[in-house]
Amino acid sequence: MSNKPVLYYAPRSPPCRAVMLTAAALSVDLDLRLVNVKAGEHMTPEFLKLNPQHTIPVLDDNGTIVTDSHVICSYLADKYAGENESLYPKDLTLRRLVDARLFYDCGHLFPRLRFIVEPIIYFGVSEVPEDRVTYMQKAYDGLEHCLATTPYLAGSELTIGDLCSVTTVSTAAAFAPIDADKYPKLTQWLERLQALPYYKEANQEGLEMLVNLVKGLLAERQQQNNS
Ligand SMILES: N[C@@H](CCC(=O)N[C@@H](CS)C(=O)NCC(=O)O)C(=O)O
Repeated sequence: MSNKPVLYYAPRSPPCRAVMLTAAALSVDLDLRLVNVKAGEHMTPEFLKLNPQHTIPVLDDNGTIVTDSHVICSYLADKYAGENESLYPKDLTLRRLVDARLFYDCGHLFPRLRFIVEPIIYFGVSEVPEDRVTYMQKAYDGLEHCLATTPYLAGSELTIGDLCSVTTVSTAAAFAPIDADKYPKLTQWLERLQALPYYKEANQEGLEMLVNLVKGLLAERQQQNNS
């Protein structure tokens, strides 16, 4: 008997939320297991056996262990999309564009966001340096160009490239605002993604948890510094 795929995750984490969006888009039911990174649960010997790189999310699909959100999303789409392959097209000409969007999130968008929020959560930092905000905003430019002639990042259809990027961008926007005059296409794209029926549960709720945590810590520390 096959069980639901298990997802080791935390709702605050943008990469985990990307997997939750993808699973919702595919109507795949996940068995969600919380991992508390702040408490070091990702460094236990059991977890390191699952993912020696000690990151969440990790998927255990009946013994097939998949790590990295982008790989998990492509795995889920390949395995569970059935006839509807638009989320991660099998056609190589279409797929290479989706892969480029996934790598842009992995290599550019998410690292810039983590350099904003992680020093505050884990290292007691009390401000977001202006250059990190500017650096994040510079990465919006690449997305604006991707959206020049199409509603989604890899063309006319929603793909996992959008779902992985939106969790990062929607979170980053709370710290590095998106100027709608400068990035009109990106602004419309974000609204388009926010209208997905599963967006609120799979992304918005965890996003608010992360933003409230970081803003709360910033306010607390700034108050301490002023007293
Ligand atoms: N490229 C990875 C990044 C995952 C990642 O860095 N997750 C963070 C939580 S948001 C984490 O597990 N951090 C703990 C660590 O790096 O040790 C992915 O997309 O899954």
